[in-house]
Amino acid sequence: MKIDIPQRFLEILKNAGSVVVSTGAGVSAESGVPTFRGEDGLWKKFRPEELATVEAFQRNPQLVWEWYQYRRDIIKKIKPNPGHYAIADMAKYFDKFQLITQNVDVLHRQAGSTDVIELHGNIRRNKCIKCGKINYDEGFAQFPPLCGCGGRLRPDVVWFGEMLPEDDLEKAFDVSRSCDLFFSVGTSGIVQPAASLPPTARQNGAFVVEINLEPTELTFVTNEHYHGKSGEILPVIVEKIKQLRG
Ligand code: BJW
Repeated sequence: MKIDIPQRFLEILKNAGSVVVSTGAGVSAESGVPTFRGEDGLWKKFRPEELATVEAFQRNPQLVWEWYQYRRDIIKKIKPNPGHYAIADMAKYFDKFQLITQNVDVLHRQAGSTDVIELHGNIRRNKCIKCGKINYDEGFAQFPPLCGCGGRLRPDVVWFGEMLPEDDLEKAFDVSRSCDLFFSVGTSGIVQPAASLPPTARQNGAFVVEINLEPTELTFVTNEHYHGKSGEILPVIVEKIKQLRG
């Protein structure tokens, strides 16, 4: 695949000291993970208020757990795609590099990314709503599952109306404020506070690049946007980085 990389972007790729990549569901779409919005998105078939809020879990933990078990089963069978591998590779070429993801699917780690801020949690993790203990159990003795302390276990993800992990969120904003180059990849840019990271980077002087199938809420804050599949565009950009900095 060929993409046009204008002179200004080439200079930034060559000279940037600090880079942030922020990803959403689109980066995993080519691996077979459904996105949330759009024609084939999860929210077309399922109602977020019945599945992705604390109130929904309190009302019907069985239903919420069934939905997460269904998605865990999908995620267990799939593999990272060239977009995930390109991001893991990109990290090697910059003094400072931070990957931030809204995805809960752990595909970035599977692709070799080591320092990943998971803003919306991790679908493989369970958290007790009573004692807060974390575990990675899969085969539960009872369903919906309980912790050893008797409290209910829940998937350790961030639902609507919940706060994001405080330290991770603070770090995400810090690195976005101080980076030279910021990539926003495969996110509709609708969900806050993650959607505020690209404008924060731009306001603080970073060169902001969007990679998405289509224009988004964030396109207007970008310096450069590429409309296409992240699994095709990211490897081309990383190849260019290798030529310039390798
Ligand atoms: C490709 C591609 C390919 C496809 N290549 N691209 C300010 C104003 C209004 C509301 C709020 C606000 N601040 C907070 C809120 C409330 C709320 C919110 O933002 N609501 C909006 C919907 C309006 N936010 C919250 O509640 C957050 N908490 C919070 O802010 O606490 C404080 C607070 C609370 C209440 C009020 C005020 C303050 C928590 C948000 C938690 C989000 N949780 C979910 C579920 C996680 C668990 C799970 O997985 O089950 O997170 S919802 C869902 O959306 C998931 C995602 O991480 C998140 C973002 O979606 P993403 O990644 O952008 O996916 P899509 O599907 O939207 O887009 C995919 C994109 O990929 C598309 O653009 C495609 O084109 C593209 N694509 N294939 C490249 N191959």
